[in-house]
Amino acid sequence: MTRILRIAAAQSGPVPKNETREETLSRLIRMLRKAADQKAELIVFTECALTPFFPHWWIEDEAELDAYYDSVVPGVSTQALFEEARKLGIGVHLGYAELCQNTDQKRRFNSSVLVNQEGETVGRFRKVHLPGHAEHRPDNPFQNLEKRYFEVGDLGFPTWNAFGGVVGMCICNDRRWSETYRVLALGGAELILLGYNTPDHIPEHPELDRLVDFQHQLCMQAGAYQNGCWVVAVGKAGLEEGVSQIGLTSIIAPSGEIVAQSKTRGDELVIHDCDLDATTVYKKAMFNFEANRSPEHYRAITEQRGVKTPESVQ
Ligand code: CDV
Repeated sequence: MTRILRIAAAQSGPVPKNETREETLSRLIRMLRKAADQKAELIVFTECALTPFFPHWWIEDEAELDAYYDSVVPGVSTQALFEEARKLGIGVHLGYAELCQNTDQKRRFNSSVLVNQEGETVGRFRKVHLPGHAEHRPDNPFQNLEKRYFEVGDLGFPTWNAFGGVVGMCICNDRRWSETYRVLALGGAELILLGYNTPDHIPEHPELDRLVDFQHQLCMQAGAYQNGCWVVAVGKAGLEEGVSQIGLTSIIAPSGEIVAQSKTRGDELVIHDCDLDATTVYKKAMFNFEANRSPEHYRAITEQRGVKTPESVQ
């Protein structure tokens, strides 16, 4: 029996500040229905899919900031989406800004949730690698305030048995770190889902502008190949409140090849039949962890670590 999973990567175009929550949710539901029409079994939405990417702005008013967060997902604010998905029998990955509120404490995370085709929550993830800065940089054309608006995720990189395979999640900047993929793959991940908001310009490093698209793909293609995983990466694209974000929503095979990619910078579905058994040749042969990650291998690596002086070279 083959394990083919039809996945719809649902890229979001820009979400303007004055778009209501209902309007944004309707856009997601429109893509959900199209994905179901095309017999997708899982739809993957982006990072903070319910709102504009507010870390691009300096916000001092706490009530204004809180309005960008959700406490319970699936919950009242997203009920229409998850209800429709359950009726259509399609699983959902959704990124959102999470507010955990106790009586005396607020905690904020950049989170994602995975819900199965029966409408049950499979698992949650909180972003670990938060880019940017915590202080206001008024001279920049836009801010990158994830270090101010979110805490480092405290759930690790778990994996779950779901959709006929082993699934893990990460969020945006996590995709640039090799340990993200390796820890997920050590947990058995065959499919890694992620959303991103990636500007095509980092104010502090204009010299990297020409490499933004290339490096976006490079890290995920390497991560997929070196860990024998499918990677489904879904962007928020286009010009959002003056910030231009890349598209390039991508489905990447365990071979490291990009097998499907968005062509626009608006709302767009990218659909592919992902064969979860295509992971086997990589996990069992080239990247067989058991055969190549023994204590002996790691002794050989760690004992020889460090910068050598000329005398120490034999
Ligand atoms: N949302 C992100 O994590 N964005 C970063 C940008 C700021 C570099 C990214 O890694 O794409």
